[in-house]
Amino acid sequence: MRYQFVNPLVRFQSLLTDPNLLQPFIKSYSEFQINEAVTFFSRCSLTFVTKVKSANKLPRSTVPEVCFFGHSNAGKSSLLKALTSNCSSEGVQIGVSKRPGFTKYVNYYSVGPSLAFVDLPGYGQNAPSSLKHIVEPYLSLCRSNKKLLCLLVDSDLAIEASDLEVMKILNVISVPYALVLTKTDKGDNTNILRNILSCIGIINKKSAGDMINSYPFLVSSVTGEGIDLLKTFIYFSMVKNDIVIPSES
Ligand SMILES: Nc1nc2c(ncn2[C@@H]2O[C@H](COP(=O)(O)OP(=O)(O)OP(=O)(O)O)[C@@H](O)[C@H]2O)c(=O)[nH]1
Ligand SMILES: [Mg+2]
Repeated sequence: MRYQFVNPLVRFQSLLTDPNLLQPFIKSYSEFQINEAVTFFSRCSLTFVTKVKSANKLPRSTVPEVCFFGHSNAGKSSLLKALTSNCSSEGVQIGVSKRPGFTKYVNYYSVGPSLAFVDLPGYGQNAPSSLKHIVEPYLSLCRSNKKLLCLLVDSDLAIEASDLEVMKILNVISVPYALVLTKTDKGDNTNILRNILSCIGIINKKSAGDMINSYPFLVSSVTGEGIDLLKTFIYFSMVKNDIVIPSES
């Protein structure tokens, strides 16, 4: 199987005394399914729609929407950029910075005619003062379009109380979400493994509520690791509306 199709969890099996522990979570799609999703993205054009600074300006979108949330600096804007790197995107600039708190507004992008991506400001260090006033209304806005939130955690940093708090809120407001561990090219493998096991613990808990992935996604926006698997997940769950269960690989 090609490198970009392999579930990155495979790399962490050998670090465990019981390598079978991770086996049930090492799922992947078929090459055919991944190619279909990758082709979908390569045929889409990425367009910047709007940058919203206040809740009353939030657009009422009708297409399925994927938004990216997490701590400031977790890699949200970079992931949006990596997922759309094969789209045609003339002149579209996605702001990325090593300075935490760089994204200040809710940024809407259309990904072809049938999907939208939304880059949100992060919480924690240097979070914009408007965060509460803009992100909460955005998330709780009662809208008819389908929504998926990708909750990003830097794979090198422990899952924090603030991340757990956000998960609780998402459960209360019934926003479906997927856990994504970012920056797998840079993180210390022991830290990444600890976070993988925490995510699996959270996923296994009934209280995970609206979480919709059955295994944590591991991605690197620098090497592209895990990006095609996440694209495939997004494509089938949000665009095709097909429940495609990835199989153990
Ligand atoms: N090595 C590595 N660095 C990454 C990766 N993803 C993001 N970064 C770096 O992490 C920093 C923050 O990335 P952003 O994408 O701006 O993070 P963000 O979550 O949008 O941050 P805010 O907008 O400040 O909330 C930048 O210096 C990125 O280059 C990754 O996969 N690997
Ligand atoms: Mg950002």
